[in-house]
Amino acid sequence: MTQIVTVPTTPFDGQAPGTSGLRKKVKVFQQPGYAENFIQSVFDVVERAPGAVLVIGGDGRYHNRTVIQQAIRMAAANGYARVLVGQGGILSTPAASHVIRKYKASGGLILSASHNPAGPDEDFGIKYNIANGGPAPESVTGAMLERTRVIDRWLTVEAPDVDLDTLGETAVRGLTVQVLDPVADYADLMETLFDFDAIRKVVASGFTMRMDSMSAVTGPYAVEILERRLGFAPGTVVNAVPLEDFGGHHPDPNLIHAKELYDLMMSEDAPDIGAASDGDGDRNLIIGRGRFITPSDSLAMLAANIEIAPAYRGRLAGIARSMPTSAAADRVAEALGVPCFETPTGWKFFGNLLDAGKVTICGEESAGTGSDHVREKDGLWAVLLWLNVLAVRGISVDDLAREHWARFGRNYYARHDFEGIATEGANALMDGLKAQLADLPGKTFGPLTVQVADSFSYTDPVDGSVSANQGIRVLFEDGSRIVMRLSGTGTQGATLRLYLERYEPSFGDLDADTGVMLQAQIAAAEAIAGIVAHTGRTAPDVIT
Ligand code: VG1
Ligand code: CO
Repeated sequence: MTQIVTVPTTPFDGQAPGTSGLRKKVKVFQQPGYAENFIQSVFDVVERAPGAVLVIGGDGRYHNRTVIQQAIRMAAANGYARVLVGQGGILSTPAASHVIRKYKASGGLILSASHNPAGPDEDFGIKYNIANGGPAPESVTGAMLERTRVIDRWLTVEAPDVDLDTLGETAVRGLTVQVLDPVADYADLMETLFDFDAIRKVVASGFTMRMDSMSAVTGPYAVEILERRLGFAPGTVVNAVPLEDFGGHHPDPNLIHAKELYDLMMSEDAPDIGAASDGDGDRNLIIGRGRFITPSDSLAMLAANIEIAPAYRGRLAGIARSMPTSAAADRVAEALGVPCFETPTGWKFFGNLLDAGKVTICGEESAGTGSDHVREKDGLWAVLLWLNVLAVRGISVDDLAREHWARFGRNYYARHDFEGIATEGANALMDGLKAQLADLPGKTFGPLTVQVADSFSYTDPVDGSVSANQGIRVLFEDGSRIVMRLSGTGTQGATLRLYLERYEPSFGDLDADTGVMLQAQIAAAEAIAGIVAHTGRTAPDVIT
């Protein structure tokens, strides 16, 4: 009989899962009972049959191994039959999603704070994914939060730590823990989706790339797939070893944090394509020789070409994008005669659409793109789809972008982040916006006249659930828009995100500077929201 140890506890404040799980400073997670309370709250509310299988893995950041050992003992006490854990405690977020689906697990714990920095003084996170492999929907995260508020005990067993570095099975008080190769299943899946032969051929004839794994989780995946299976030269993948502090990098694949890659791609020595991924491997950055591709454009360009890849031939059912993502994908959907869905920020909102077969590809402006192959966004998947398209079409990234804009027009797009601002100021700014919504239509700001202003609310077309308050939208008569919302992934103060977009038709100026093209929208945002007054910042911390 398993000896279950019941540990009395009291609730911690603020264990609400945000956009993508519970994220806090490592120091917060190190408090006795903090992680245990949250994990027990998950186990108490999620659906699972007796003898269920649980997947556990993370992005390898500091504190990963500690929480994995805690979670294994708690899984044993909570009636799970089997835990699948990635070797070394590693599973990229998309790989975890695949493992959950492939081995019919009841769900999984993904330990990551994604693009947030790692280390003893930085961030940690825990996210629960359900049996479809996707992030728990709001009904489930809501139940978890309720549970964290009343929890009075957690269950564990007395058992030594499991050796996470050796493949194979160990028994932990009636639970079987299987340490599996974190890369193999995922790499095999990728081979079933894309035309690896076509990619190998262009690589053999001199096509080059640089992949920056930013010392985070994708290194082993990228080396296996790009260098071993596709034949790119050794060293194509840089920062390829996952480090507990990500080597001090801020693994957010954008022009600020992947600057070295950007500089290389803008130089004489640029390879044919440059790519990067984030802490947990679900985001991607694509830069061609001399050409940066915004994530919103990447979604649209991939959607327009996805049927080139073998697994997607003749089966683009629809496209989904998060609300702040540019409408470039909408134009592709319209041209191809498929529906386009607009969801709130966060991958959990794509799950129902994917499960119902309503969409095949989805994406977010924050550098996440993915498809129905898993239920997470998938950084390397997007890179491989780009490679597949370029290889088959024999075209450069820059030429593909120009061709796309010449057909669909171009959505100039930028996101301005004001990070770590005071929570009161951020809330006052959002409240001020809400109070103005009714009066804004008809008002002019420079050359712009407001047509519609609202707070975005989403009704899930599959289960009818409603998610209100998902960001403020101000749409102007010329078709341009600004969006503002507060981040749900930060761990310090508040972060204001301002999204700016302006459409230029195919006969317009397709090769202009984005900052210049968005000047009127930037000025209107300041006039409407009073960003300087509310945040004390005269300029954004990050522009992507
Ligand atoms: C951010 C992005 C959002 C993304 C989320 C999780 O959320 O804007 O698009 O889904 O991070 O991505 P927020 O609430 O901070 O804007 V990841 O790569 O952290 O799993
Ligand atoms: Co991520």
